[in-house]
Amino acid sequence: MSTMSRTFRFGLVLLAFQAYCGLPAAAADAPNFRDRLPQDEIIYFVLPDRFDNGDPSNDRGGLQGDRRITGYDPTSPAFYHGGDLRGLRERLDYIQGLGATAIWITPVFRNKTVQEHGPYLGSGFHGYWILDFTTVDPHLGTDADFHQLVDAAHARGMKVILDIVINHTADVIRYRECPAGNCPYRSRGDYPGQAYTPYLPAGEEHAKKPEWLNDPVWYHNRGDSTYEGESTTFGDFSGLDDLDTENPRVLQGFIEIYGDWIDRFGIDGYRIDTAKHVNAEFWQAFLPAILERAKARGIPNFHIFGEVATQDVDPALQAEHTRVDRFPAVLDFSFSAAMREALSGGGTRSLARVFDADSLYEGGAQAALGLPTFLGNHDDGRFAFRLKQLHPEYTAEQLLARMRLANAMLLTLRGVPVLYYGDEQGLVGSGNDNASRQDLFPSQVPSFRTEARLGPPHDPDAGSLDPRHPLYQQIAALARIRAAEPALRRGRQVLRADSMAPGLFAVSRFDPSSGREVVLAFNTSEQPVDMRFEVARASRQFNSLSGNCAAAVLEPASYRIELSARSWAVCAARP
Ligand SMILES: [Ca+2]
Ligand SMILES: [Ca+2]
Ligand SMILES: [Ca+2]
Repeated sequence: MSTMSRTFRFGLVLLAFQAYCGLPAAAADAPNFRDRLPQDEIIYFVLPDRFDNGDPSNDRGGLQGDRRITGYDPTSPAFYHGGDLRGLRERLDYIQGLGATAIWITPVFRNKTVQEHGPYLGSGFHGYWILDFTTVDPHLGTDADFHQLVDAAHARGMKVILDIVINHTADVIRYRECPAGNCPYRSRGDYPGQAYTPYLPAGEEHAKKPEWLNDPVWYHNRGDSTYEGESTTFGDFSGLDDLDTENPRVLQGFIEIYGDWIDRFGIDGYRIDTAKHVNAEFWQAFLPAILERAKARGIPNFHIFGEVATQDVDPALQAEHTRVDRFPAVLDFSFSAAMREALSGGGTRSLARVFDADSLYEGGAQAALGLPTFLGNHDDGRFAFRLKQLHPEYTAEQLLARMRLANAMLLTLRGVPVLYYGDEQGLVGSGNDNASRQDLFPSQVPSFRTEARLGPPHDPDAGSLDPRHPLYQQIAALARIRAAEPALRRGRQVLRADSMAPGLFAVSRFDPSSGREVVLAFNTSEQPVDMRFEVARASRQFNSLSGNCAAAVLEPASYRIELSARSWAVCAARP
């Protein structure tokens, strides 16, 4: 089928669907969502198991027995809780109302239900232990449910970005030399040939799909990564079977697998897990093939962003993966690290350094506009938790004020804002990983029910999907400003003020078509600031889009800003 007839048929189906649902006129423009650039999006990042339960009949994934069989235990943070794709679809109003234009969903593929590694016992509720790359995990629903979710999102003009894994599969392969697991890494120097003797435990010989994935010959089989040196790409991630991504068979296999999801569902992008643990040559071939596949499916702006995880401000590391691997974008971990520093009593020099390094990315500062920025995530913990960890003495009110300031920065500074689900409900959490993956539906996990939150008192039996929450309202208001102002989505950014100590951080962004300036100013300190900084000579008068903006420059090219503690202003020059 030609691309054109495929797109045309898709359009007809969409129109019929809209007519059927009686959607408002605005939704009739929905096909335009394909034209939106990555930098126009606001992404809501969600684990479906923890969002809402739309179908209690699938909570155990069709399995029977205790949690070691079904993976279901809604009282434990490490097991399935019952949330699913239908729950997500039925709450698209909530997500769109927040201002999100795209949803990034943790891997939906069928996982190994329960896995053990050392003392850890848990389920694949997070989706990163894939056994069958061709179908939806029955705990989350069916392929039809995923179809319905994508179609419902598209009908609203929203995009769906799927989280995918290539570095490894679930942990099935064992080694004769250490059958219990926790096998130390065996280097290529010490073991130039076979490092370990791999085998498949009885009953798991055909556990993976497609079938070729069951042959240990397509894996590195060198034992656990130490996350240093060659083991970064050749080692098993805590026992997860590390694929031989240097092999052309593996490359072709994954182009087929992930090309097929684009063909079948017409999704809008991929977030690629553990990107730095796969060799560059793999990405150099895989990424263009996937973009080509998307283009052929009528998806010209398919978003791909890789996870190159770091806890430091290290933009050069991130940029390297756009230049060598050719990732169109990578998650901006440096932004996240610099924001933690800036909002926890450090200065804003690191944040300035992050943006100064934008020229290092392939495509330079223009490409950096497409980097997904975020505050916290499902691995490192929520932003509010990280601040609390650094400053246990912060009161709830102080944390809330900082969270609000951080949201204002996330939604206006350069990059594609990623909202970690639940931050809009004031969730803080008590740690990283599973402790940061709380339920938004009424939780049965004791700690999730009782842990401290930001905002008004919370009734654990009421769940956490309340659009009236002050943080939800704040994010929605900021998202409206961003959506209405091209300078905040597509505009180049120029630094105006930063400092080694808490204080004023200011930038200007410029509307790419009109050249109009929008000034962003943030006070990260506990004291008011009253400062002057440079603006464009043509910018004489300003309107406030948010916060306290002086109506005019003091003199040409000099603008004065007065901000109370932890407040911000977004000031647009009048045309
Ligand atoms: Ca369910
Ligand atoms: Ca293994
Ligand atoms: Ca690897």
